[in-house]
Amino acid sequence: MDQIVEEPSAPIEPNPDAWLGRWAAAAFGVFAVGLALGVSELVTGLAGGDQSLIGALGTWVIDTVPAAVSKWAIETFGTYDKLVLIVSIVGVALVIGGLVGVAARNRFATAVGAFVAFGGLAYLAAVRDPLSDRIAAATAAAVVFGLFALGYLLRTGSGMTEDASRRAFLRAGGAVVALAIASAVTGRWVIARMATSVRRDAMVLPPVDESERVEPAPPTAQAMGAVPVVTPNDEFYRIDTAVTSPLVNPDNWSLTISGMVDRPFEITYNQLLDLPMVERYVTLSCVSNRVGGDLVGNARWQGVPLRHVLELAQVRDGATQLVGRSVDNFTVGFPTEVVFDGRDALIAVGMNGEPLPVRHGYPARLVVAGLYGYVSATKWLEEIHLTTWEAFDAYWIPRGWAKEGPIKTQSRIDRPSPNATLAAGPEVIAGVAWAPTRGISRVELSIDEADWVEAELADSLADSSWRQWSLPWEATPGRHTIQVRATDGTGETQTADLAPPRPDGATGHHTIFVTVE
Ligand SMILES: Nc1nc2c(c(=O)[nH]1)N[C@H]1C(S)=C(S)[C@@H](COP(=O)(O)O)O[C@H]1N2
Ligand SMILES: [Mo]
Repeated sequence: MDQIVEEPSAPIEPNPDAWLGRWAAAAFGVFAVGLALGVSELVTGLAGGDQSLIGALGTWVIDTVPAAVSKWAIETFGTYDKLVLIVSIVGVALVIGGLVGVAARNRFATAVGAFVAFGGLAYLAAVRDPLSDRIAAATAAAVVFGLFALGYLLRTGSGMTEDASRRAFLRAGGAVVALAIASAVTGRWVIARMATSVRRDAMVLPPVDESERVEPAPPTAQAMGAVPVVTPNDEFYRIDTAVTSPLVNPDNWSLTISGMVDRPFEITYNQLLDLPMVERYVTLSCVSNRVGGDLVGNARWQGVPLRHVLELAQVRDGATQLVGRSVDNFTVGFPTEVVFDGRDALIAVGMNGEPLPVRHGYPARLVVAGLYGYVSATKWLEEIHLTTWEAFDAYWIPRGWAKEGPIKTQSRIDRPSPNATLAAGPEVIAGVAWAPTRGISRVELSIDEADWVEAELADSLADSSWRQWSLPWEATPGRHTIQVRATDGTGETQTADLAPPRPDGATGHHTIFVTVE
């Protein structure tokens, strides 16, 4: 059997009377067309195309069918109309593949003619789609790979006993089906990635009103040795449950405001961009950040105040929880009242002057000053749902994290780095401290357990932004312990009590050890 499978030059000698032979050939034709379609997706993606052969055929069908038919389809299938269309196109192609498979048993030239003819027709229909700039390559690849697969399968399956051909059928057919699925899935992913990045790269953020703009971080705020006061986008920590970041095409995206509101509504990306925008520095922290950890960052966010959107929707009395849901169904939930208590709470579209990076929630996310990300900062936002505090627990709550997640006052030593070995002499100790929305009023250091000494604070960008601090230090030979603590804008000093991140955020003083030689 193995010899037969691997024999490349076995002639196609089908037995026209064999029942299995005919059905197997039909299946081979289906598999081959499946591979052809998968390859067309993959080639479109790899060639940087936006619209695949199947998608462009869909456009053609929509443009071609009588208006009454498309009206009927929309009424019947609702939001599934596009899916039904795509499934139908693929279905028709696979059926044609089955017929071609049967016909090709006797003369392979039939298959060549059919693939070229159908490929040509598909090309002519699809090329009218303005997005289909890579259709020629995709169609050619589809025809070539489809024919190769069909030839291979027919050769493998022909001239065998029924038993042998069934095994060959399973093995070779399975391989082609696996390839078809793999290329289609990879292709879809590459195309979506391109669609997202092409639009993101081309986009220009709408200007922010003069009065709502923030100053660029002044150089005086760069305390020596602390991390940059504004975290560059590609250095900003990333935490989410997504295996790969959802790729959202803003042309197909909308934001829904639903639940306990008098005027629920849905807006497109462009409509969101037309709403009044503000710019704010807000420090974001993950509840999982351990003392001294780096799951915290500061950015200049541009977005629409949540308050404005909630006023448009007219939140009902008793809507005590705001739930933010993402396109991949991650949820956060926080008290509705924080939107109205004067803090910065945004539907953000920009991060440090750029459209949101894909990994940080493009095209839109929530940013709420003073709340850990797991209760507030929905990336790839799709729905804002108003409900009661009791009615819903967001993603991390049943997984053992606190329902309320205010950010705790924290401070971190960035320089020297923990366990560093330093030369004796003048040194600078520097870092950041944060207590959004309360601000930082004092940072103190204790070296080798001595009395607390006040560090110098850099300018404050905002009460919701972290603040850099520094302290000159004469480093003497030996081992040293350096400990930091911050006091927030209300005068409250962070606790020394050690607590782990779970359930509601770590506490304790960041303490480092250094050796001076
Ligand atoms: N869609 C989605 N949004 C999300 C999350 C997620 O898993 N999925 N994680 C949250 C958590 S736990 C944090 S700390 C912040 C992190 O935001 P960043 O990755 O932009 O730093 O995103 C929040 N938003
Ligand atoms: Mo988080």
